[in-house]
Amino acid sequence: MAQSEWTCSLSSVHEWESPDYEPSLPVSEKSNPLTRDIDRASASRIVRMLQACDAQMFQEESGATYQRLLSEQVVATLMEVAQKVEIILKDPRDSLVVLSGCGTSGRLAFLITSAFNRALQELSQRSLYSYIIAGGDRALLSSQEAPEDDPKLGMLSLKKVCEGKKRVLFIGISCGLSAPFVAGQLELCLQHPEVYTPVLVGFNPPHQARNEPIPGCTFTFRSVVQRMQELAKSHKAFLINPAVGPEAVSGSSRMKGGSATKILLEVVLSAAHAAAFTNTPVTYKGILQHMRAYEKTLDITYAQKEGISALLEAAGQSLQRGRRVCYLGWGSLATLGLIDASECIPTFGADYEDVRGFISGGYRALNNNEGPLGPDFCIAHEDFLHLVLPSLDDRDVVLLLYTQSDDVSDVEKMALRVREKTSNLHAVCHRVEGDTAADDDINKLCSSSLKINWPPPASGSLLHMWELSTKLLLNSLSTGAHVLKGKIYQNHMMDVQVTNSKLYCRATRLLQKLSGCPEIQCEEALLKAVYRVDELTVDITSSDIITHTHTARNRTKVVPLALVCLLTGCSLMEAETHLQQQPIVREAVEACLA
Ligand code: S6P
Repeated sequence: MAQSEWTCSLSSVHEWESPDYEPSLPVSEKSNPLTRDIDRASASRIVRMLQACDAQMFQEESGATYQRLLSEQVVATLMEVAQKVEIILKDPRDSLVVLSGCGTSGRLAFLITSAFNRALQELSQRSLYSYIIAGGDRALLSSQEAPEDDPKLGMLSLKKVCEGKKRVLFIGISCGLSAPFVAGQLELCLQHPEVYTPVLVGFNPPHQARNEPIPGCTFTFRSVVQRMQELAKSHKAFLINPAVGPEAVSGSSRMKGGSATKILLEVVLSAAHAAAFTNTPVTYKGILQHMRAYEKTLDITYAQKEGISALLEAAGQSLQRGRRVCYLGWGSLATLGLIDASECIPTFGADYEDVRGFISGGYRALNNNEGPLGPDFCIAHEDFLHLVLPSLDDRDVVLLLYTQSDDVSDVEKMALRVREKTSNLHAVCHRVEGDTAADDDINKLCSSSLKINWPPPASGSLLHMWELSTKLLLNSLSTGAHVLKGKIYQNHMMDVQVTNSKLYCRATRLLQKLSGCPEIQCEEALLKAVYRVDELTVDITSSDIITHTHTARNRTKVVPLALVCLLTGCSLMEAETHLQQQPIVREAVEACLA
């Protein structure tokens, strides 16, 4: 790297921490200075940018403003929560540990509870962990953004899961400290301290928690956080909220937010299990060492920069041609494929078919609460073979995701079937250093294979590291491919779906930033695009955000349309024609700005 580029990147690494940098926005919504021009970057530069963004997760505290992942206070709180879990593990009668969240946060709640219930099962202990995801299990595989706004639904679902329990450790995850669904659940915990101990995981400082009124409630997310801060002094509530820096695509908390959630909660639960079952007490040093092992996972993963760039390039080409990317996975890596694919819909306005995940063993392997979710959610490899494979050709990318512990002969069988239709077959395989897995035949069938060799970790489980590595890789791949498709403007997702209040506010802000028009005018333009009218009626202006976001569910290109109208003063119909002529949103916007 040239000296000037290095100096510049060093300063932009910390730029977001300055109090003057986008001061009205919480960290989770700020735009990352490192990715300002990600929309013009090549595949390999995109990967380098994502690596630099991810590395921000582990940066040390540099001032009083933000706690970081490795800050003393954060590690101390992790210890305390681990000890709470340890107590429950040692005497699990009438007790439960619940992890809950919306969107990605709920999906990670599912992934983590599944892994630790499996660990209990292996020790012949009964399950102790439950997950809640706003919108139910369909939200594991698809975008269900509206329930995020419903605090009552959050409370009800928590009550239901905890029926008959006398002691509940509730871990609410909201990366932006913003989801009303989670605020409602924390409120319920605060109302019933005799049963519930609340823990909040998120990535903003408390004063940046969302403070907008929640319809029908007397509390806001921030007021709940403030009460928790008070209780935290007497160790009756816990806040785990280090800053991990702005996301590479602004607000896309599925990326660092999701990764950091996985790291923090796995560290806590692993420490608790070790304390309860192998007599290894929870220590500061142990927690820190475990976190460092995750940091190493980032290094090991991004050491494969070239391979990741090649994958990203291939996936980008497929999407640009209107073709598809399919992840075929085994074990929990497949779950990460399902999760990554489902997130492309709300994040990039992608079609359900654009990026899809499939898991060996289908719902039996996924082992979700509600079991099979019907014909709209076909996830087994057999479904792939029947429904997808026949229409594939060389323009479609298929990516195999497996580890040395999976059934390699089954992987090979799938590879052979896929090769009958497309040569655009790739593989990612995790294995322990020195292992000589018999997968040479698979390599021969693939146009690229990423073999990641892992030294035994200093701390923690190798599978957890493989999962994080796969998450980083897939997030890079799907984000990068959509960037190459022209879905991102600077580092903002232009075509954001306006399906809940957080996204509605984000969309209005984005219009302000790009058009320079006042907020009120931007919100009007947004509403016109949502309702597809050139003049707003009283009916529309007197409706609440819930009605607006409900209407927006069936709309596409809402923000791009509103922006074209704002910039050119044209009618909606003219804006629609303009966008039809220039379907690459980034280029359409640039043409208007020019
Ligand atoms: C973000 C993802 C969203 C969020 C969800 C919850 O990339 O698309 O679905 O996970 O909005 O956000 P939070 O801040 O409450 O964790």
